[in-house]
Amino acid sequence: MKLYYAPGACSLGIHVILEEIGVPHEGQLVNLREGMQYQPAFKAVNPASKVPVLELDDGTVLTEWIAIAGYLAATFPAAGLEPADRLDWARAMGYISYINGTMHMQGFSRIFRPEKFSPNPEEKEAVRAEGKRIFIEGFDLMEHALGEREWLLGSYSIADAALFYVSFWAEGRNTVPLPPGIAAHYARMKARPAVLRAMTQEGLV
Ligand SMILES: N[C@@H](CCC(=O)N[C@@H](CS)C(=O)NCC(=O)O)C(=O)O
Repeated sequence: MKLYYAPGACSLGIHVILEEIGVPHEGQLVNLREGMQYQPAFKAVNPASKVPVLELDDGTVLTEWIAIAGYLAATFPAAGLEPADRLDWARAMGYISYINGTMHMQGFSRIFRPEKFSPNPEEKEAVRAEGKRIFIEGFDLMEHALGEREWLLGSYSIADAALFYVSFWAEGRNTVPLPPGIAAHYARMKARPAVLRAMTQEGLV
């Protein structure tokens, strides 16, 4: 398999999942700062100009975080990364959808790329502030969802990999403070050998 990624981008969560599963994979760096995602070579792979992209060994291309994570968890059940119980599975999908669709796309994207939400430079700080509000609210909701558990669903799953990448953006990118339960979750994640491998391979530690 080949993972198209950018160091520390949301593709980091998929990288973690690949390392947890232990399936052979190679990384294909997409330099977002240099705009490689808009070059014809990458647009031929993902016309949406986004990472992560997972290319399977037969050339099949998968896009979108939630789809890729769901595919990997279902294809490699021995790794135990998706809840066996249907209701827990639906809860996992709910958390992942919220993390990806709201915290990432509505919150962090406003902080990091305010110009995508308003072309008016005078509104830049207001857009960033709204992004921070959404991002912080998301962590508060996740703190409540986690409760006293170690992992979001009780046992480790792809939902924890999703929470990890936004936690990395909060702490590693110094954007918002993590509530105590999420900070402890982030520390538990970083202590996992698979997470350390993914971070090391991306030059983040
Ligand atoms: N909905 C997509 C969003 C992916 C996404 O926003 N990726 C970012 C990196 S975290 C990206 O590739 N951005 C490049 C750009 O927008 O120019 C997914 O879940 O896979």
